[in-house]
Amino acid sequence: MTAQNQTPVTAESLQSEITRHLKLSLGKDPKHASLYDWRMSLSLALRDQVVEPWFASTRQTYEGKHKRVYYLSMEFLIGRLIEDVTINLDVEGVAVEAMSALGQDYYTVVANEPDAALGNGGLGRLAACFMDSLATLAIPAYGYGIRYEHGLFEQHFENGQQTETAEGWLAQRHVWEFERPEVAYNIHFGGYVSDEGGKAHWHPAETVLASAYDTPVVGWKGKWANTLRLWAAKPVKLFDLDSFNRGDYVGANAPERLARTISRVLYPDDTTQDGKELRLKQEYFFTSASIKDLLRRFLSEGNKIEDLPNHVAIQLNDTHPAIAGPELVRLLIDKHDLSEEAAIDTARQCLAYTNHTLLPEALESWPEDLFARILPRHHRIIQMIQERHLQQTGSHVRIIEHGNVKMGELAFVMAHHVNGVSALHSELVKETVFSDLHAAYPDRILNQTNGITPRRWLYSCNPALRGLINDTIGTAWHTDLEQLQDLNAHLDDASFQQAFRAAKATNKDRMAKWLKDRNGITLDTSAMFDIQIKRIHEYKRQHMNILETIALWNEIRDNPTANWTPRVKIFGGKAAPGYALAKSIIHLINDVAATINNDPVTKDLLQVVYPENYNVSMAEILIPASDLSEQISTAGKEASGTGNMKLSLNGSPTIGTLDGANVEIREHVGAENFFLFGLTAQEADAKRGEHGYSRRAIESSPVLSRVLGQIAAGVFSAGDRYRYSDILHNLYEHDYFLLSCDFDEYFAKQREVDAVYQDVPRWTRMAAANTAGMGWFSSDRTIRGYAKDIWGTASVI
Ligand code: GL2
Repeated sequence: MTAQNQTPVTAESLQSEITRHLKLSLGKDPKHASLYDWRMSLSLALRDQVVEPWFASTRQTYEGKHKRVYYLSMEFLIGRLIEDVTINLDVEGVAVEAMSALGQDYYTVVANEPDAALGNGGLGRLAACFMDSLATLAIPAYGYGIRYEHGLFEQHFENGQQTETAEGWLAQRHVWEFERPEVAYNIHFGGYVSDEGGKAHWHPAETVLASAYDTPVVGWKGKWANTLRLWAAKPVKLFDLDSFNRGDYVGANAPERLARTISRVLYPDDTTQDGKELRLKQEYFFTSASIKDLLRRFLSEGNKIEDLPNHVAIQLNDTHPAIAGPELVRLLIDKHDLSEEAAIDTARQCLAYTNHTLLPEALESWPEDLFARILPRHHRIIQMIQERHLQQTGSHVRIIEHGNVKMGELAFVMAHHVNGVSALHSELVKETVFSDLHAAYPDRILNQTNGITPRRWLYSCNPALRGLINDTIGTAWHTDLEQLQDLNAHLDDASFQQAFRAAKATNKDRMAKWLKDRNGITLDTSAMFDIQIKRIHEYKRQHMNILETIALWNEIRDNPTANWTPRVKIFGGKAAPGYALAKSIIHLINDVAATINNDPVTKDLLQVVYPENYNVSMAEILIPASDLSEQISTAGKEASGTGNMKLSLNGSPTIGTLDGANVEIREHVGAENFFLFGLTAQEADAKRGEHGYSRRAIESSPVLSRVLGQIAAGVFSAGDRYRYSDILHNLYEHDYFLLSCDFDEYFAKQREVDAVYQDVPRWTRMAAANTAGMGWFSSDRTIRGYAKDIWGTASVI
């Protein structure tokens, strides 16, 4: 059987498979089955449907000797999978019917699935969208990452402050994966290197086992399926019996402890030095296992090692897997006897690197002594790579400098292409962090603007809008999102406009119900839903949003009977646990919410909500319900953004700066459908050169001065004048992210938003024009770009 001609699933066949799994896999009588049991049985029945296409795709790749893409990423933020599979297999209706015949509500069952939260934010979600597009486009590919026992932490608010608890997605059985005990590699750390007979020998001190777990990733209509292979760390020997017999019961468990620690937690990014050593071990652990695995597959097909670049394209998702370069070189020299030059050359032809940030704290570097201690052989190899790079290019850029091993430089030197993630970002990569390397390798940097999978971020999460689009322009957009531009012909049509508003109203009602059930909060669905959802970070400027909220509150209180546009300000996002200022921002938002939401004067006009523990499945509810998308980062700091794309695609115009992919979104949806404000990246840089710019900007803004004065007076902190002195000090003294300079323009632009929102046909037109204009931002387009410009691969069916 091939993937393309599988027997269609019917409600009856699915129902009987669910019942069979309930009895035989779960051991439950339907009479006593819990929600969990139903979810497991449904998942298993659906998983069965994926297996054939998966086998067929794998067979086809082997038989056709097709080049494979290997996407190496520390994060895969895949979220829930039931809905993903039913949508891609086109069996959602069938699943709803089958569950209903069994007396179960399909959507309740779906909502019972925990999110696989194996990522922090955009970078991890991008990897998940890319896996979806690779499968849809039938490009043979493997995603390689870590099977973290605990994904990103669970966020709670206690008295308005973020607290964190361990996340337990694996506490219940994870039925989507297949354990592969036979696919395991020894991964070594530490020790020393000796030279014997002209060859280097690494004598490691520690070894753990990387053991594979495979999840099939099925594409649209089940025509193709790829593999997400996640590595779990296990001890090489289960138990140290010698230690136990000596009475050292704790020491006896040491091998298990080291191993489990490696794949235990996902590190929140943007953090401090904590756990540096462990993080380096995690990176090497999954990268080494992946490289060994792809080499084994390549050699098992009877290929010659020199042919590697014709069969293998390795994409490094940020610098986290940058050790792939030296690891591949090491294996080619030490195990396959290639010369140094041939090894570097071969490795480089396989490797490409995506840069996702210009923020200095996110560009990884390791203290050289730590690095040399954990990976002594790689340390030498990097020195060798550096020497050749310096000699060949005459460049002065070193990979190891001032006692640090710089992973961005390493990834750059070892990659045949380096890409940024939006047009602006790729230019800034050339002009700033990698300007010298760009001069040495002028053809290396290119751009691939990010994208999002329309299957999850429109088709699945927004059935109301999906239905309207199908009725209006047909269904060709399901595989070719740019067809959405056909909606442009209907933008001024009154009945289309009314239906568009009805779809938005449905989504707002759905979100309001969700929030009521979850937190007991009542939302005014006739108010504008103004949404900012993303990690909490100074550069993203959630604090500018909450200061603007206070300013609006002041204005309403000054003049309560004016013609105000009611708004609900909605925030969602986590702060890295070690990032104190981001945590203060969360506290401030919650404090302001407590004050404003209890003000009888403004309560029908302004509300602030911040549901805790933002994740992918929350985004799937919030995004379709949004009226206004906040993309207000300091220009030059958001590499791309992908939430901006999801919101705009779902008919939510942006208020934003010329940053990251906002620039291209504005071009595609039309400047008249985008609320632009703020300094450009160049102006922002120039501004930072002006002495005392922030204090001057604050003093010349009566609106902002008043807000900051209220915070300083303890208006939102029960009289506590010092609760927010960190934020205030930061803004007055070194407002690097230029909140003070952009604030007035932002506030004025928000009042323009208020006015346009009251002009219902105009607003509807803008919102629908956003949907119509966003087709280019499908991750299918992005993946085609990578395939053509970087990997040299294509669809194989
Ligand atoms: C990020 C960037 O901050 C974000 O702008 C970009 O959209 C994504 C995906 O390219 O990558 N970099 C990063 O480290 N995280 C991101 O979200 N976590």
